[in-house]
Amino acid sequence: MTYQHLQWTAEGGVAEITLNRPEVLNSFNALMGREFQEALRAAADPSIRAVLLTGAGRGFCAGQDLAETQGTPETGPVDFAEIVRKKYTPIVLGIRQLEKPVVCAVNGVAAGAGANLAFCCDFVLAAEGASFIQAFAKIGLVPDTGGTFFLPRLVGMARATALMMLADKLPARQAQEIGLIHRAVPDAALLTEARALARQLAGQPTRAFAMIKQALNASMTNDLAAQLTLEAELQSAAGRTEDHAEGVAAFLAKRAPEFRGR
Ligand code: T3D
Repeated sequence: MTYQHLQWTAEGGVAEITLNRPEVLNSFNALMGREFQEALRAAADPSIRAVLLTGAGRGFCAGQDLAETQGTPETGPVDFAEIVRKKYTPIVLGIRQLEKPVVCAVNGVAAGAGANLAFCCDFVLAAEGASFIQAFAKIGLVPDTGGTFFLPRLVGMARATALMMLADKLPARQAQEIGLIHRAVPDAALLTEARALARQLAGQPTRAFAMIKQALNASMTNDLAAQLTLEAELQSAAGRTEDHAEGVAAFLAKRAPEFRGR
């Protein structure tokens, strides 16, 4: 797959997507937004069983490319709702609905939509030198890209409010301490660790992972009774997978299972 503002590689069941506008800390212009949506569609291919997302250069993603959203006297102000609906909403839904784990390797600063892009992924590993900023309030905007949905659920209302209104830089280590991300790792180990995790996930029962993701998504809004109903339905489907049969056979034979994601 060839893109102008992304790098894409696929090997051993893992698709690696690298945001690639390092000169502007991988901030999202319109083309990168479209290419990212295209890459998520490509990642739905059954040969891909896990996705790794990272950024090129010293930043992960500085959110919206601010140079692109300035209206002119001729065109008038830019409609941000249009940008959010067409660019960021499909990306967040694309990641949450992708039936495979997405590992985000935050290699540097993640600001605005770039931070919230990370928080909607299934696993966030961050380099110790990386940081997260809800930069929106600094320029008089409101968090988007799912931030107002995921942050209170990840860290509680009080911390989410402070992160959004004070918009301070949160170092990776502190982000781990408050449960915002999976793990902070030494800078030099980030890609090695993230790739190892993505490879590990790709070799696991990925049909079950798709269902776990579905159940977690639903748990954000379901009541207990609805969630229990969904668990029963998903368990029925999981119980019919080849991976379940293989898992049980391997357990009984005291050997390692060979999951195929079927
Ligand atoms: O607007 C809408 O359409 C609605 C949707 C909004 C979604 C959003 O994401 S709003 C939030 C947008 N993002 C920001 O406000 C963050 C802006 N960037 C920063 O605050 C800082 O760059 C950072 C704190 C992220 C990093 O600071 P630092 O000192 O490490 O780097 P720097 O020198 O500021 O940036 C390096 C270069 O990247 C610089 O260009 P230059 O001077 O070397 O030519 C800078 O202008 C450029 N850059 C950084 N962020 C953006 C950007 N260019 C365009 N858009 C950016 N968001």
